[in-house]
Amino acid sequence: MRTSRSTTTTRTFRAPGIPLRKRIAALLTGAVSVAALVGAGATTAHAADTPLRDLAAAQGKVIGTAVTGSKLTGAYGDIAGAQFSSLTPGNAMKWGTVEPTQGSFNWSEADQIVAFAQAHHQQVRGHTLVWHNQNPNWLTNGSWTPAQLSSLLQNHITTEVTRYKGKIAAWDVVNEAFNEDGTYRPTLWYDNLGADYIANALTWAHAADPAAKLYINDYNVEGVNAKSTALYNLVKSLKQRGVPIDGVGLQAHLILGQVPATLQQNIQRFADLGVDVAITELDVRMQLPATAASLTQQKADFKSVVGACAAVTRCVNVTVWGFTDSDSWVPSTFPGYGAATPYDENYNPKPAYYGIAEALGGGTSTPPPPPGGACTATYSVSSQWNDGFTGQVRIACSGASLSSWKVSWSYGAGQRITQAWNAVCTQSGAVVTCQNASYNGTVPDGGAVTFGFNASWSGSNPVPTVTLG
Ligand code: 9MR
Repeated sequence: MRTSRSTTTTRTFRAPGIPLRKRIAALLTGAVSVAALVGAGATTAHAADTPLRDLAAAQGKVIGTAVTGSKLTGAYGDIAGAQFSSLTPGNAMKWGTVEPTQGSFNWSEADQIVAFAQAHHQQVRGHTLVWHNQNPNWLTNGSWTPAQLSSLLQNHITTEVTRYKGKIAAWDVVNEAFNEDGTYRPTLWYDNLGADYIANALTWAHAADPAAKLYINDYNVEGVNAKSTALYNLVKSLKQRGVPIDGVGLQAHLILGQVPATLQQNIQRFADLGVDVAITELDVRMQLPATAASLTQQKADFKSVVGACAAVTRCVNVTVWGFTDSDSWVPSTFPGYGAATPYDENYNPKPAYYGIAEALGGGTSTPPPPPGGACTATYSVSSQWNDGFTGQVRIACSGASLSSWKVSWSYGAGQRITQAWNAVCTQSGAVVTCQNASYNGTVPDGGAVTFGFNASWSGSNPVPTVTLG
């Protein structure tokens, strides 16, 4: 039962995602969720409604996200297009994806992402040409002489960079070349070709697209440390040798509360070498479940990373590695950790979103808690097709908490629930009642629980008023 006060208020959700004018236009063409429009119409405009890409542009910066091509429709596509001015294919341009069998290419996801970016006036960061991971088996299992390997690498770089010539703002040419102690990582490339595989890769990429900015990218190089100093020394020597190197990518896969204190200083020292800097893969992972305190800390972490970039003229781009928790590499790689991105898995902006916005000069607009504290239920439609739709209800508490919950609503136009998840739902006539599943009855102060459902509709699909309690 309830452990403290709750209200039966229905609150439409605030979804910085799609500017209102675009939401209305998209709704007229049936391309956006009803809930997004209702949310926009029901809340007053506030500063965070300015998309991140506009805030970034006003600072002379680019804000990006890694994306998965197959997801670029519906709410995911709407937010990716509206909020970000740069896209990085999360996996689509890696060698293992584009040439799974030697000589047989699959560019479909990469092409799709580039086309989406062009349609949305976005840059593309190409990722990545030379790496020790996600290479095709034919390459890693083959037995090659150094000369053969060098020629395979040159062909790969030339083929891929040429294909997207003029369409890629920046390439992560070489990825993760160093060990933590600053020595070179032993890889297929280093072991067989020596350290000059890096200079050669940059030279070949430059020959294929002289206009693209060429980066070296790595993780755990955000602060001043042995690894970032090795990278610094490499970039310095490449510059001295006249090798085409334009930028350094600091991935920034961070742990909650652990933004390096020397981040800005480190960005500045690279900039002082005469190269650009980008934060290329920002995320901040935390132990699950997220709490109000951890989400607040995460906001501060995002804000300080974006703020460090904003403070250095040559820091040109901050890219998050997935903008929604539903599209993040973290939970599968670090069991028990997640919630690493600025939007939750239902595309609601988290405090981290507002941390980014604030660092880019946007106002603080985290929705204020209701006076006295309350739990509220918010109904939204995330996608709709000719006779069905997917919806969700989010139960959020602020200044209150729940140990079990039940929500109900009455459908006004004959809609019928066909399936529900993360809740037990029944429908009797028009009235739908949903209560928590065995595992998600607890809604802590500052936390939220969301459940989803599919339903049928015909004629119209008005949003019902939801009662909590
Ligand atoms: O996000 C990528 C994930 O989907 C892949 O499974 C993973 C495989 O290694 O690579 C992830 O992206 C990585 C990026 O390409 C390079 N830096 C580390 C990223 C997270 O692993």
